[in-house]
Amino acid sequence: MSNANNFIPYQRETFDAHTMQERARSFYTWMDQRRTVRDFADTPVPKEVIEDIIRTASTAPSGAHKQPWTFCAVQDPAIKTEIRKAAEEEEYTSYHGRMSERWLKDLEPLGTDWQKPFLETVPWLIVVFKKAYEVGADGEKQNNYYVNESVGLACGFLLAAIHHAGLVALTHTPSPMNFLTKILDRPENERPFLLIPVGYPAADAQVPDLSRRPLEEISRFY
Ligand code: IYR
Repeated sequence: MSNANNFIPYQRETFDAHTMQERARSFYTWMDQRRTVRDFADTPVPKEVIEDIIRTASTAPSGAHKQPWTFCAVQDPAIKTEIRKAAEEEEYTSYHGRMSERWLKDLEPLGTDWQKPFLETVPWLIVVFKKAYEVGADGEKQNNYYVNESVGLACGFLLAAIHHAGLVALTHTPSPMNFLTKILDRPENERPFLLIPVGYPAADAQVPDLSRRPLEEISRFY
């Protein structure tokens, strides 16, 4: 970890206004093509790609630069099966009583249900854990700062990196998620945050015909 007392010059490329406009537009156009996908191909994805995607996620800012995250990348079919079983058990209970009628209705356009076959189909599951606190050398707990914000940002970077690589992902939130702590044998200071299957889309993958709110609706300029 860097020593905060050491400062180095901030060197970066700058762009003229025109180039900047072009870059901003083309990045937006690219990112606007990202879609959450629920049907994956079983085509393998090289481990090195997943490693670089995780490296990109870890470039996100975090409270006091504590980097309060662990990314567990699961390729082992036996572990994927275990995760699917446990997730489906929780999801079954959620879809049959734990979620409100209104919630179920809101999800209808997405076509989700308690069954999660993709948890076994995909080449990789990335399970993101947030580190609520660090354990010092003396065994003392030191709370991290803005943990949800930090890990949320890292997940955003992760999704952008996945899209940039031409792969697709699903931000999956089985609830409750404690089974992931057990299956992946994570320590007490780590809590599951998101479960993100990553791979190629199935050849016949379909996505809901959604549109995004226009700029006028999501922004105010002062
Ligand atoms: N966790 C469930 C339900 C679900 C909830 C929301 I909010 C979604 O946007 C999608 C699904 C599931 O993963 O099916």
